[in-house]
Amino acid sequence: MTSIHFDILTLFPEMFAGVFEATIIGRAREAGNVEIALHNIRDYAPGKHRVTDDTPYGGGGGMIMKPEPIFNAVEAVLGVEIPGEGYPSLLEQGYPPLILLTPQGVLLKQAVARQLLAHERLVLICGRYEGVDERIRQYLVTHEISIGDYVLSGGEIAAMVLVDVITRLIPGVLGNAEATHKDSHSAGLLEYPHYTRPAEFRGHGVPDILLSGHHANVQQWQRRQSLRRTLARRPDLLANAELSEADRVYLADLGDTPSDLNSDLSDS
Ligand code: 6GU
Repeated sequence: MTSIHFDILTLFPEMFAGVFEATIIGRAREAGNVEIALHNIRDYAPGKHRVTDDTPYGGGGGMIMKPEPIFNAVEAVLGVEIPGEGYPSLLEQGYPPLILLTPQGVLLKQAVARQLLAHERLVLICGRYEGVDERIRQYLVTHEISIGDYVLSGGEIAAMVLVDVITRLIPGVLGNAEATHKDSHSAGLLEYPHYTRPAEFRGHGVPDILLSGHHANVQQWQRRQSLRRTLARRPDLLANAELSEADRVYLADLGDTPSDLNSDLSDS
């Protein structure tokens, strides 16, 4: 059985409880497909006051996370001494990746998550927005990941996103129905529209073809809806999507489809 162990270093371990107990992640933990250990960085800060941040050299305001508590926490959690040249060299010796969650990192995409799935252990370090001492980047972390082009107050929510995305990829975590659904639609296209009962709701119906019981026609309709939606909303995805010759012909016939989303949001 494939399983991944996550160590999460954070100043706010209490933020994770609900997310990691519920639904797919909770189930995956119970089944032993994932282990998640939360570590409070403050526990590794020296001194009576356990100070974890300080003002920046050179001024400029905001508080910066100090290097010592984070280096100490990694050493304790992994049971390793970080050599003079820094941790990154230990990656080649089989030590787990140390991933800093930061808006300066590589954008998280499905392909990034698939690559990380190759490791049986991952250490996630949650930065606070104002930043971490640069020596953490230079001599400790091996990867930096961002979850999108917007500003979060800290890396915690991003770490939850990363754990969720990776956990869903572990073989056996998703049930059969969920996995089949994923296979047929994660080929780089947006989802087609979904409907469930009732067949008429407040006067609004469901496309006739979905009620026809004609499986091949339904599949063709769904595929075409996915293509249409992707072209309208996320044409950038089509460059990397797995497309058949029939798909390409259909897309070419559609021509330029304007976005069907509220333009005041989608233009920004
Ligand atoms: Cl990983 N951290 C913070 N603070 N903000 C972000 C982010 C991470 N990804 C996008 N915005």
